[in-house]
Amino acid sequence: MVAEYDCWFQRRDAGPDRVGLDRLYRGEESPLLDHAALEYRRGMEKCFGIPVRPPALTVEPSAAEGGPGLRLGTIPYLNKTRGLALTEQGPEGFVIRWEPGRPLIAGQDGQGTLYGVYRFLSLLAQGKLRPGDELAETPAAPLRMINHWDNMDGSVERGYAGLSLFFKDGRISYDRGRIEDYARLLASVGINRLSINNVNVRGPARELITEKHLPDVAGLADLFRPFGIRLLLSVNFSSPISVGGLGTADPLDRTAAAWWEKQADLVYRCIPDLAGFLIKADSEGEAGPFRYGRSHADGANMLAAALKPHGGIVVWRCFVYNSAQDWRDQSIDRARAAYDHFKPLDGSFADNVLLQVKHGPYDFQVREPVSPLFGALGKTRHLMELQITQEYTGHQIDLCFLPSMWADVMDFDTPAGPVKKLLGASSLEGLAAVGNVGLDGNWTGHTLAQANLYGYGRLAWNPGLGAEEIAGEWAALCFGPGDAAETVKSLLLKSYPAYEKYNAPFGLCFMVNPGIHYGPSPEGYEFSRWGTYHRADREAVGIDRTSAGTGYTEQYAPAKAALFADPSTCPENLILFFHRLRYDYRMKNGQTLLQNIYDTHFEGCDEAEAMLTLWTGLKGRIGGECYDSVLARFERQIENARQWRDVVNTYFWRKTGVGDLKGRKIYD
Ligand code: GCW
Repeated sequence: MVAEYDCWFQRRDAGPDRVGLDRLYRGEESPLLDHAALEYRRGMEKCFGIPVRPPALTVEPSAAEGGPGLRLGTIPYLNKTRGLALTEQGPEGFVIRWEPGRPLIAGQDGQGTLYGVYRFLSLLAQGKLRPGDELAETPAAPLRMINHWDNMDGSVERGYAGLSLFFKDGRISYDRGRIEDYARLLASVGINRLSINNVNVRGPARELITEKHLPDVAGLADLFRPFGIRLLLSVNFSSPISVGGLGTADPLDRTAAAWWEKQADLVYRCIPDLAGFLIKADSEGEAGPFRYGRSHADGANMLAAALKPHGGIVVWRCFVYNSAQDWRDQSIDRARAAYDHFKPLDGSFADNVLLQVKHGPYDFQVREPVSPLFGALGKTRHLMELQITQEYTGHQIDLCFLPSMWADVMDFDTPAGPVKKLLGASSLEGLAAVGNVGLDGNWTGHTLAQANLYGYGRLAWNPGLGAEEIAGEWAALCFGPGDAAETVKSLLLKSYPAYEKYNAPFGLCFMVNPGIHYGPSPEGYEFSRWGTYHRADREAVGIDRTSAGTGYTEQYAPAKAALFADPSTCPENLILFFHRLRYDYRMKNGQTLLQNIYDTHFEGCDEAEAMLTLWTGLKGRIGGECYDSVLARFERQIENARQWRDVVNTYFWRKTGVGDLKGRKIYD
């Protein structure tokens, strides 16, 4: 019986043999170790019904303490005091060694010990850990962040799971227990940074860095700290004017810089371990250095100077493009924007600035190429931004398991190697992702969308994990043991391909309803200012982004540029992102482009219907609450999939006057 609120900490009917697990010995005293011990005890009781006796404050052997029990401590401490010769790990890493009756969880540091505890519990719950086992892990990259787009009125921009966990009526307001449960979910998959407010910093949110709200932010930081999670605040570039009452926010103006310094001093007096500021500047109407004729390096470095004495970082987003474009003007290509703006600045940012680059050149579409900035920012610390909240991928109404998409991103080859190898081993220092939770009882609206939060954390920890592995873990934790978990795993794995098929075809993007971004509207963005056009006419569709067109392909290293520039080598799932093709263009399967568009839309919809059938097979086996809530989502998904299928197919039928070879119903 699945308890939706508990996510991947479900109560199991049968637990492990409790010998060695129900008694805890621990090493040195530190807040994180205290917490690791607490989390171990809580997890054993909650998931396996095994009460654990409070820890003895030592792991030194003695007559009383030499018996069965789990040892918890840091590697350096245990090696020194017990001569254990445990292999040192990287920061936040851990070793698990299970000598029968005497399991050991040893972190490289306190945080690593906490992560080791969660991993121990998770593996135990999946039935993957037994006496005799030994393993060691270190996270690939140091920064593993979630960005909330929460507003202070309690709404969540692009949120599909209820109101904000943090804000209400213009102030910080939360349920303590809920925050602790959220912190546990995040820490258990390795998340260590959290920005709490929307990058569009409007109204009262600008005052989060003032006396008015800082004590409340500090209270929230106190709740996340034991879980090893440090907060960031999103700030607005023009705050020196709107909050400080100055006449300018020019980054090269001393009064503006001094205002930020004063504000940073204040912020760090209240929250000494705040991780830093996150900022969206010169983007979609937000102010930025361009307003003063300055560069993004000028802007970021000014903030960086203010945070530097406090050890804080500036996370500076690269989502900078012309959002007031004239659709008539074919000389601008939004896809080029991030690279055009930021590549020339590589090497000119302060050492506590990290650029945050969206994974694709557009905006979290169901299929985009990986941004050419990855592998090209050799001299600038940076992060890759993903989106867990399903803005363009079905609003947590449609099932869409995003690790399938992200695994493709991780495998993408940059000139410096695949993204997954760059993470943590280059100036790409981690991942950030827009969160997908809210106050809904099941956290994510669609219960199965919890898998996206889980999967993001796992991937940020180990970018080499495949979608299948992640889906299997999550399904086992939430629906296992037994074959219900297998069904859920297969549903997750079917979901992204199905969604992609009934959405915009072959990398075309933005056929979505404007504003809301759910449901089809093939020309919704065609004549707007947002720069996302496909320019379909009666003969062809797509944008030529080769050197003969907008030149976007040239932003990639030569081999990749050549691959994308030639329709015969360009991956077909992106072919309309890079090329303008006639509808009678022959795809690799020998059929025309148009026929492929029809086929994928019929197939995607059929696959969505098949997912519902699979789900109904679980009736009576997983608990009514979860069954019903997910069933209701699948029913809505099918409506959406049908709408996508019919609108997109009719759109192209009307453009071309060429019907479906297989004679299926396409509406006039
Ligand atoms: O995709 C767009 C979203 C906006 C968002 C923006 C961004 C926070 O539609 O809602 O604003 O991206 O990433 O800044």
